[in-house]
Amino acid sequence: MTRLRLLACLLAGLAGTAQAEITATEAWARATPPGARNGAAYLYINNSGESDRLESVSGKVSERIEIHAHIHADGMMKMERQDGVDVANGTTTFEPGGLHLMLLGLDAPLVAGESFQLVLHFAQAGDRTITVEIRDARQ
Ligand SMILES: [Cu+2]
Repeated sequence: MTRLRLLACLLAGLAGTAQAEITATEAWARATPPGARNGAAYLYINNSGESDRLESVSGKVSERIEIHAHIHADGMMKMERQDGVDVANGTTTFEPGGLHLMLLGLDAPLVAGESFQLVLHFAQAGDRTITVEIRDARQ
């Protein structure tokens, strides 16, 4: 009995370390004015396991969703599309002026107080469906 229980513990431990533990928190998007074609969403990705990679994002809120970073080039801030983002153990921050999810070709304006869903596709951890809250643009 004791030996069996020990084996079970070992297996549980192995399974725990082999799997990337990823959660996304505080996902939000800026409310957009009527007629705006594009929006942006921000969040924290918390990884308590091994390094993983956010490969893409999908959702019904817009025609396309891209992962963007802001880079400084020739004294200007530009947005640059990323093929994916490495998410090391710890927190990866998507925030205004930094990494963000670009919502291209919005179906409708993003209205403060409403929310929508996105699916994050990770290389190791698989898919995570998240709820994105829409906040007033001035916040
Ligand atoms: Cu962008």
